Amino acid sequence: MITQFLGLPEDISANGYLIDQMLEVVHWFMLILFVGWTTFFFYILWHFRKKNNPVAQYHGFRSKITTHAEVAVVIIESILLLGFALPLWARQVHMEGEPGLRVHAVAYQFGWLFHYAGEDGKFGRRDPHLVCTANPLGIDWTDPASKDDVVSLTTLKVPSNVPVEVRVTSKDVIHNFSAHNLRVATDAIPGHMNPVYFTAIKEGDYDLICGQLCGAGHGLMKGCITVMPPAEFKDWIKNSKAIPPDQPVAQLK
Ligand SMILES: [Cu+2]
Repeated sequence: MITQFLGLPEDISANGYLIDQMLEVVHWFMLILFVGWTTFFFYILWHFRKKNNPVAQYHGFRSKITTHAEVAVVIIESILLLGFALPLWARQVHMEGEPGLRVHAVAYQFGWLFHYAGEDGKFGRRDPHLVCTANPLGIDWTDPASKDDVVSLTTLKVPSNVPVEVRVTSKDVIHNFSAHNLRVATDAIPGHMNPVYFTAIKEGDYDLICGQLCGAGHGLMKGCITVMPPAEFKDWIKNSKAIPPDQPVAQLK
C-alpha cells in the first residue's frame, strides 16, 4: 500500500519487501505521532487560554513528572537502538555464506564500470598506475587471474534468483550506487569497498543512478541493471572476456 502511495518503483528483490515494510511502519508511526502531538498542541492552546488564566504564572510547571518522562524516553530509546536496531542492521548488512556472484562496481565522473571475475571466479589484479583510456579499470593483464575477466561499461548484468554481492568503490569523488528496484544503495568512496547484497527475482532492465551530487555531470550517471536468466548470463560471461589493449601501456610510476 505504501509503495503505491509513495510512488516507489517496483520491488524486484527477494528481500526488498523488508525495506518496504519498514517504510510502511515508520510512516504509520509518524502519522500517529503527528495526530497525537497536534491534538496535544490544540489542547494546550485551549487549556491555557487567556480567559482561564488572566494572571501569568512565573514559576511555571512544578512537577518531577517531566524529568522522569524524559529519562524514561532516553532509556527506552537506548534499548530500542542498542538492543534491536543495531543487531537488525548488522544482520542486514552481512550476507550469510558466499554469494553466487561477486561484482566490483567502480564509479567515476561520470559513469559506471563493472568488473567481473570471469569463469575462474578470480579477479585480476587492478593497479591505479595502469589506468588509461583503453584500460579504465587499470587491470593488470599479466596477472593470470585477469585473463578471463569481464568489464562492462554502464550496464550491470546479473543472473536472476542468484545472491549477488556488489562491491562498490569510486575512482574520483564520492558517488552513490542507488538501485531503487533492488532496494539497495551505498556510497562509492575512493579507497573503500562498500558491499551491497541482493537477489533479483524479476528479469528485465532497471535503472541504476548515482545518489550523491558528484559534479556537473551527475545527472548523466544513469546506468542500467539487466537481470537475465542464469544460463544466458553464463554465456555472456563466457563470450565477453575483456580485451587487453593492443599496445602494452607503459606503467607510470
Ligand atoms: Cu556520481
